[in-house]
Amino acid sequence: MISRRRILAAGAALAGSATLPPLIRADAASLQLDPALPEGLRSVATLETLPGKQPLIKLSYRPPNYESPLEYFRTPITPNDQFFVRYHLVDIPEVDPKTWKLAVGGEGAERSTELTLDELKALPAVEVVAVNQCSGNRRGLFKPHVPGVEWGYGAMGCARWKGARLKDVLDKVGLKKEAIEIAFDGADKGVTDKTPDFIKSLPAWKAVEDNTIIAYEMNGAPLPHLNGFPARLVVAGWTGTYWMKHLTAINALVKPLGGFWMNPAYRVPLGKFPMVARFTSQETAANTPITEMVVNSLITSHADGAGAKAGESIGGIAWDGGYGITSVEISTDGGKGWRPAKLGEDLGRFAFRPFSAPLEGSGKVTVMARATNKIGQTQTAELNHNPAGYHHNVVHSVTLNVA
Ligand SMILES: Nc1nc2c(c(=O)[nH]1)N[C@H]1C(S)=C(S)[C@@H](COP(=O)(O)O)O[C@H]1N2
Ligand SMILES: [Mo]
Repeated sequence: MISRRRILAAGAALAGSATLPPLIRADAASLQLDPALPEGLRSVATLETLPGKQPLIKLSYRPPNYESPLEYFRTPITPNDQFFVRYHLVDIPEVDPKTWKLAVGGEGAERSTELTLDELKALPAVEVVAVNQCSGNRRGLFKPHVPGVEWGYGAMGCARWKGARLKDVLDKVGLKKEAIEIAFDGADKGVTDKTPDFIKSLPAWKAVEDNTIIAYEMNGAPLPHLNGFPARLVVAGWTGTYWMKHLTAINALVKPLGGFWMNPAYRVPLGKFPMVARFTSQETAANTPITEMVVNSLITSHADGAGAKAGESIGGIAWDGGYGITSVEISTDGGKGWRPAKLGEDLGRFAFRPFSAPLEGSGKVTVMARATNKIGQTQTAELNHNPAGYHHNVVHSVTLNVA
């Protein structure tokens, strides 16, 4: 069995077809990394400017894995040029929108068809503001450390996605009663046969939900190349692994999808996390595919160690798997007492929800933030450790020098 770490390492070492132009190194002065990140990462992490992007924190170049610095999360919408980039495979072709076709069919479909981009855009257009967060966001903060891309806080972003409902596309081919999963493939590839192609599936019930869409626009513009141009899946509420970029094929399946990226990758131990959304056709006695995001929040108004004045506003963003954030509380006494923060603009239950509160205290003040969602789920005080480093939602804190 080839391990996930070996695949990532092999991908990084192989010189694939040069699809990315050389990088421009940005000013790294503002690079703020959490002291809890592994020393190795902190010493090599740099801010780099990919084509069409503001500076992002580089985790790896091949495949490209770049996260957003904390200060990009001061607004509930993440601009396209500040949005993180995550790939498993090194060969990321430029897709020509004029010749792009989406193949739809599979054993679980009555018919098969092909859609051009214009045909996709001719379907009723819907919009959803939704957080795209990598399952392994904050993996770099795990203690003990686990293998994988050692993300800090920024493997996530929230955008207004516009596209066609996946359900409307599936209606074109008709789903058979036996269809249990819908599988998705993208245009990117590994450069050797040893790297398994990135193919993912969703349970049929999730595929046909209103907020599962094939997006061709992000924040009012075509998708950036590195975020899936010309079309990607948006699975509102679920972690980024299902959000297939450069979508090329959709197949209705009558049997559960196999393959490395379904199992052993992207699995969490059964019973370890509160999970309402179940992917039962993929569950084993030991584990289950990761599904919906856990409730989380991040303080973004101030960097750890920054100076501040008493009374000024401290805040950030909160999000969950789509139940909706109902409260964020702030503590400045190490978690003994909590007071409510004010919630900001509500862009929908799948979006980042801003929060703010006046800063109290003086001298060295540690501020903690804790979000709760509509079904009563909240963040953990201690890390819920798991082998793949998923679902980190430990309460975030920053220590400020308050004058
Ligand atoms: N084609 C393709 N789609 C993909 C991936 C990939 O490697 N290839 N990675 C997935 C993962 S794990 C995540 S977290 C999101 C990241 O989306 P972004 O790069 O637009 O931020 O894309 C998903 N879609
Ligand atoms: Mo991911």
